[in-house]
Amino acid sequence: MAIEETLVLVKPDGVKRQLTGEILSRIERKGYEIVDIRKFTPERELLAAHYAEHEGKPFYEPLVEFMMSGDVVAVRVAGDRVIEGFRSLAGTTDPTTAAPGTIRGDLGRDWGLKVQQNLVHGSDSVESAQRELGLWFG
Ligand code: DAT
Ligand code: MG
Repeated sequence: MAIEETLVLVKPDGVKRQLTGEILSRIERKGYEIVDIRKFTPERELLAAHYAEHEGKPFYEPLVEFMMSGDVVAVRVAGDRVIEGFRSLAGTTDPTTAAPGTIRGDLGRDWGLKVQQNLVHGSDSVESAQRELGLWFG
């Protein structure tokens, strides 16, 4: 057993499309625990820290603008190997090619949406999870 915690974000597209419950349900059905949850519209400073690794990339500014466009649901999720497990539940980054059965593959494409509008974020390593949970839950 390797009990971990990860940061899951339901992005503004997921919140606006009222998919928060569907996404949380998939997390719980997998056996993971929702430890803490907050809903708010993040400010640029938080997003700049969260997405620091992507600064300078062409999609960085549109990504930050999109994430500031409405409420996000931030979730602290615990479970055995949950970091890798949630990434598997979420599917690959681009919803068009994400596998069926995943959050992004099943739900993540709607007319006119861009790649950054892919419903969820999940931390990608133990170090990222610690850093990101500190940012979003302090
Ligand atoms: P992931 O969210 O799968 O961990 P990432 O960390 O590489 O993906 O990128 C962070 C977010 O940035 C991603 O969820 C959507 C957006 N993004 C990544 N690559 C992109 C691209 N080529 N074009 C537009 N948006 C992109
Ligand atoms: Mg990432």
